[in-house]
Amino acid sequence: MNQDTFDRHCESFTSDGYTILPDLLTTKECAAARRELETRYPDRARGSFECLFNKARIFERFYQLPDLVRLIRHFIGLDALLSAIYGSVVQPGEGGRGLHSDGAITGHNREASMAPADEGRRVTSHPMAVNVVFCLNAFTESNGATQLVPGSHKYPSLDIPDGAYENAITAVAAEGSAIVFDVNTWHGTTRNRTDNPRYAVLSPWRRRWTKCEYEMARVVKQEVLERAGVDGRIIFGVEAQPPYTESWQWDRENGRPKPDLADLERG
Ligand SMILES: O=C(O)CCC(=O)C(=O)O
Repeated sequence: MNQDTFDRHCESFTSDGYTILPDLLTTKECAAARRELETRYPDRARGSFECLFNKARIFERFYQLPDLVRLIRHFIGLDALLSAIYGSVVQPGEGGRGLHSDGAITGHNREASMAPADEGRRVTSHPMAVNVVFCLNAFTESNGATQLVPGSHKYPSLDIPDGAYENAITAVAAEGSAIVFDVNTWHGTTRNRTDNPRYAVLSPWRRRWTKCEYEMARVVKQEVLERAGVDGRIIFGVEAQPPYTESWQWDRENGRPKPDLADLERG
């Protein structure tokens, strides 16, 4: 991506709270990812859609796309952490259940974590986290595409902004695109009025010093981490783990007790 295009995406993200990056995944990659979701769909209540990077090689691509990672790091830091990767399928007749903003469970939009002195204002000065929706098939006006409310990332209250439903825009996007948005941005799925499922992968990212949805450094399989190389150690937060020993006993780089203190390792 050239600098002008990158700048344009940054401007959209800053002013609207989201942007759409086209052509991140090839037709073949989208088909492979869709097949995985199709196979895993019946077992999703038992976790088959969670931590997809551990389950099929195709999902390792999703955090190794240079244009995407560049944009994420521009907004939430060079040491940004992958917070989760999970599947999302909107079946015919599903979707359209409403709008929400993210980060309400482990993030800065968690109502119970609001301090009295916050006076009901969430953090809107800077993006605290980014979410990514990968479009594994084309997102259209009628097939359950994501809708987003432009500018709602700057809305200070945790409540839904006035006129959100009237102002929401459906993210029409080609297969292989990704919708990248500030987690403050109000969004949701639209109703799938077609006869075919809508396939997506959701991939939220967090600032290094906030809590992710999973303890990724402990969840990620060793072989997956190794394949991600040096960058993987940053993305999965291996070095970001706080010690559970005294600091002189802790190997910060590897996120575990020092090798000669292996008896302190937790299973
Ligand atoms: O699947 C979608 O279109 C929206 C995803 C979503 O609502 C979320 O990640 O919070």
